[in-house]
Amino acid sequence: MNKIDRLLNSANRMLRNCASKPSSDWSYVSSGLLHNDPHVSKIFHGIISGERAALAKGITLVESLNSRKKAMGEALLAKLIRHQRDLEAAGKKYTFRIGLSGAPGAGKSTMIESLGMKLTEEGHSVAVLTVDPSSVSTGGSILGDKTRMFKLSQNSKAFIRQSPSKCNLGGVTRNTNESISLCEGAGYDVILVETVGVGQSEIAVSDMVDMFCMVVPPAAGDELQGLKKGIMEVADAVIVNKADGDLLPAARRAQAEYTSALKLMRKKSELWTPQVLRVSSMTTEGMDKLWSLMSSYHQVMIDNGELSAKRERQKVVWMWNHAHDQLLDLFQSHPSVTRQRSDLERQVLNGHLSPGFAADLLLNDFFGSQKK
Ligand SMILES: Nc1nc2c(ncn2[C@@H]2O[C@H](COP(=O)(O)OP(=O)(O)OP(=O)(O)O)[C@@H](O)[C@H]2O)c(=O)[nH]1
Ligand SMILES: [Mg+2]
Repeated sequence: MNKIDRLLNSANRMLRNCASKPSSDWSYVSSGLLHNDPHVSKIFHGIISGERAALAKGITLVESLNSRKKAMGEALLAKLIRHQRDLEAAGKKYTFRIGLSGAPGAGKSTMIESLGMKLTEEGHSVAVLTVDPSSVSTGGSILGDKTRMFKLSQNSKAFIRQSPSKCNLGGVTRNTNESISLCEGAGYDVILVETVGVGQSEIAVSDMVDMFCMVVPPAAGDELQGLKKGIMEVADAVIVNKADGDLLPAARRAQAEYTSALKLMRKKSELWTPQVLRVSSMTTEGMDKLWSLMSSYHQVMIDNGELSAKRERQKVVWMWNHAHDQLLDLFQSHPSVTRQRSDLERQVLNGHLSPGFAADLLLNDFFGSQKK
């Protein structure tokens, strides 16, 4: 038995041992990829000829928790990635993946509506994917997105897909990462990813896009103090939105303050200095400047070979993100962990055990049970 077979057997054994089924099942890996499955081929051909229904079906497959459907989704993804690579080798221009992140209500969806409409008028085709962990519990923003991107959702050159609301954060981001590839296979050349500002999801999204933008409302100086520095450090641009009407003076102030704050931060890249822009998504003022900034970033990164290098690095990050998510699922749903969980949490809370020692106990039992 080779190393991979041994690993798969052990993974499948672990899955069988789980009392409650984890959120994903990777027994599909051992069944091999279904490259020649007629259903996969049909969806593949539908997607590359631009059929929206086929794209929606493809995304549903990669989002599926059913192992056979997931296998089909992975096979489809592999075909599309190969197809895209061949096109790029034959001279097709790189797509542009842009992340727009910010606090709830900062105006991300309205900005995507405005920017997306402008881009489709200029001949681009635009896919919008939303990652919204807050909607898992509230469901609120999803409703907002549908109404806020109304024109774009009616536009034949745009495709909008919301994250499934029942996934954990890892699931949502993994699906989003894979959905980006599916949208590119379908010929969309600008992919906009909207994410609500909860640190973890923002960092995950910054690892799947070419350019990461922070969308902020006009905020007073003291609010600025509370900003998560870590997020600003990964931003390639800060966009102060709602620079209109009564909010215009506050937007000007915010722009100046973000500009000085950015100057104090370590530079992320030698090739690019993050910029702060002021726009109004409502009146569309500043959208031309925003797109011209984004395009110049894209061009600089392509010309220096940094775009392809970044995408290569991101693939490795995602391999480990996937492994991390799956292992955590497996661990947390294992009987030895679920049995001891509340007791150990209580002992950590009342100071009888240190967090590290409690974690060691759980890990010890988990790995001990795998050896039996
Ligand atoms: N004045 C003004 N209001 C805006 C602008 N952009 C968005 N808004 C308003 O801000 C509110 C929130 O806008 P959304 O686009 O839903 O914000 P969001 O960041 O997508 O929100 P979530 O998805 O809930 O995180 C809405 O009432 C918009 O009408 C703008 O440029 N100017
Ligand atoms: Mg939104």
